[in-house]
Amino acid sequence: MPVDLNKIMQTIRRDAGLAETSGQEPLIKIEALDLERPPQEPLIESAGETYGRPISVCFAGVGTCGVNVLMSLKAQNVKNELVEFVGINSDGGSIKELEKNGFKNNIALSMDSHYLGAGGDLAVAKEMGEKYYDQFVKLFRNNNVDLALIVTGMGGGTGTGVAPLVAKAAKEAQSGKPNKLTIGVATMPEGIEADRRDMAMQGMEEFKKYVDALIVIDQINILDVLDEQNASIDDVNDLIDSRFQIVLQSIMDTVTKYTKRNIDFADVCSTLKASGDSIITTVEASATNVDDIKRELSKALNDKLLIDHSKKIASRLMIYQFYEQGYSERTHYEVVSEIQKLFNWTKVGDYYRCILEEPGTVKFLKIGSGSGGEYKGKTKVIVMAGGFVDKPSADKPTMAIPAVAMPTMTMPKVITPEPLPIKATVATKVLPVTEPPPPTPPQSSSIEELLKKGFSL
Ligand SMILES: Nc1nc2c(ncn2[C@@H]2O[C@H](COP(=O)(O)OP(=O)(O)OP(=O)(O)O)[C@@H](O)[C@H]2O)c(=O)[nH]1
Ligand SMILES: [Mg+2]
Repeated sequence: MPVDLNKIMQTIRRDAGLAETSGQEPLIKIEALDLERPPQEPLIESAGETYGRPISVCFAGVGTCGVNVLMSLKAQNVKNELVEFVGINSDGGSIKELEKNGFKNNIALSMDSHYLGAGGDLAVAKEMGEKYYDQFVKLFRNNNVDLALIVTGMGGGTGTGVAPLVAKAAKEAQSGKPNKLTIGVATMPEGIEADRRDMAMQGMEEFKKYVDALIVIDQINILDVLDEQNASIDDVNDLIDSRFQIVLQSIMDTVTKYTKRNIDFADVCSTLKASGDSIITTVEASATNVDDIKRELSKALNDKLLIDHSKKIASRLMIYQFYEQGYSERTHYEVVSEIQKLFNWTKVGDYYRCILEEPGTVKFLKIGSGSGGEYKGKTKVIVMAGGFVDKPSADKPTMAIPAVAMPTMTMPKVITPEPLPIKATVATKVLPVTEPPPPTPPQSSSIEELLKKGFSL
């Protein structure tokens, strides 16, 4: 039965001795509520969506390098309807090129209505960035951007001077709202551009002030990573582009795939919020040879183009593993342990723990996993790490942490498929790793089987 709230208000007024308002407009206009209306469908949080709406991602390429990255992603057909690609540059030619390639939402920067670039002049670039600052804020605010990914090459004028201001604007638009993230991805110049590195470093420091997480791709080691004799300039460009692509793909795979042990955007925020220097990567390998998987993990996480974290502990870690049904729980255990070891966690009993010298650092660990037919015979591992802190010095005793022993369970043997050739997304030099004595996890069994038996990690 519908309820007329205006009638109720009149009754209240009359009973309270207030003047009759009959014939007048009611003081409060309230639409009659229909209490018999069936309850609305609840909003469901599903993969890639925030509550009731899709997640909004803005991938902003700043300066000529940033714009080139956008165009190369387009050429590789990297598209995702959740991602808005935006080019921001002072070089009118590159904006025209973007438009020709179907990028509609660009911001062309100019000091004096000539779109001729900043010519490597940091002061000019900063001035331009300030001039367009409000437009940057609008870009992120009007699109209610949840994840701002700002990519650039440090060392020139525009990227170095403007990218930090774009990041500042993204943070301003996101300020006070939960589950928002700004990630910066920036290259440092190659050795042959050594004279640009000081200015690039200045830009990087400024950029770091505003982004939650910063992924540095340092091109100084490019010749160590490539086949020095045979690599072409195109190979260099492709390699660096692939690094930008891995970051974007790793995040999008994490937030758009829904799995049983799901990892959502809030978990990505918990891993990367105010996390400083960070690593985001994906490794793919054969699912059956654990040593191959470990080798690929070591290559990817010790990638010479990324930050050197050999003397650092990652206090925030997110590991998301995808596999074919029947994947071994023992392999899962070994993969997670290997990653924790590579980020300098301490082995206590059978498991690795994040033990820090200074208390008070925010620690976070999220392990997710899910299966799918597309992972036949292989495993894919997405790793995000941040909040790096120095490893405790060897002479200081570490806190005593009670060891947790791995339960012993007898599980039926799982028949695993033949190994596939390894396909790693990242290939770099392998660093030597000191192995602790092997743990004694349960016999080979699948995650599904363990879950059925009520086992939880
Ligand atoms: N990998 C890669 N690096 C690039 C590319 N273009 C530029 N870079 C790197 O990015 C740095 C900055 O160069 P640009 O992006 O051309 O400079 P800009 O930000 O446009 O600055 P101005 O042209 O001075 O306004 C260079 O020193 C290179 O190290 C590219 O297409 N691929
Ligand atoms: Mg330029």
